[in-house]
Amino acid sequence: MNVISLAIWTLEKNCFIVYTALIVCFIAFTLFHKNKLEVYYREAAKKEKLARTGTSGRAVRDFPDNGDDDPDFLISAIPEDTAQIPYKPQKRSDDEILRRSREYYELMAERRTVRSFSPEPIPQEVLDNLIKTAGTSPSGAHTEPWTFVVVQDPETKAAIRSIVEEEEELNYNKRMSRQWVTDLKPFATKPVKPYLSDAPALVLVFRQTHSWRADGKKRMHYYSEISTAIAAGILLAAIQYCGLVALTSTPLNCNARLRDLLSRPVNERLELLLPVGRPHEDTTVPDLQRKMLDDILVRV
Ligand code: IYR
Repeated sequence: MNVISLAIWTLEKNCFIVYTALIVCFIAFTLFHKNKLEVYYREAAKKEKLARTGTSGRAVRDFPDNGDDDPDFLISAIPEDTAQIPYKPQKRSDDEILRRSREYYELMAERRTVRSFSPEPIPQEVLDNLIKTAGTSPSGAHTEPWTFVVVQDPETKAAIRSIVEEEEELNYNKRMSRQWVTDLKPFATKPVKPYLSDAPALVLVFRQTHSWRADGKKRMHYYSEISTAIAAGILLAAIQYCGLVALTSTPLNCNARLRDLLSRPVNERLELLLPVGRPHEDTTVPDLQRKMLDDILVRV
């Protein structure tokens, strides 16, 4: 009797035990995999539901809710029942609007960035009015996400200059691309910045990324970048209107050091540093042309 015949003979002899064992194995195998399959399908369904609805059971948002908030008990940052009041600015005729648009264009077309300043001081009220004007800017959900630090103190100006010059030395030599440095050649910019001590006032424009409500809750600042940029634009227009000049500078890598120097909180980011004053009598500006209307305007 060979091995195969012996095996068949043994199986036949014990066929009841063998079939029972096979059936038990089959049932165990099916049950085990049924459980695993159920777990798999349950997880997949959970994942799909999460993707659709989020943890709170509400639709997932591009700007997610704060997980700590109860969505049914949210209180708006400014009172929800803020009254609507009549708004009746002075009515002007078409002629007057046309004249004013021309005059304002002429005025703004004269604006130039200057890099050398007369140290003549600016009356305090002028500076206050300039900042008040910048503060009229529109902002996302009226969050007013800006802080303007006006520095007139000579020692603080010197400290600012020292920080900016130190960083600019690195910027020009190590951080900025050589193409960037080359593109700046017509503007004769350099790491040394006498205007930071010469200009009678330095206006540092900080953007608040967020703030806090009276109840201690974090207040979201929507569109803080564009809101602060608009405020800066209005500030530059006001500087031009009152007959002063500014240098629109964006000191690279100076944010943390200047913020600390001026004791500003970490939710504020330095966006612009504007020396403001009267131009030095020997000031020159590059002879630049602005784009023509047809190059910047698309009429639809
Ligand atoms: N922040 C540097 C470099 C600089 C960059 C640009 I873009 C300018 O338009 C001008 C300067 C500086 O102030 O020298």
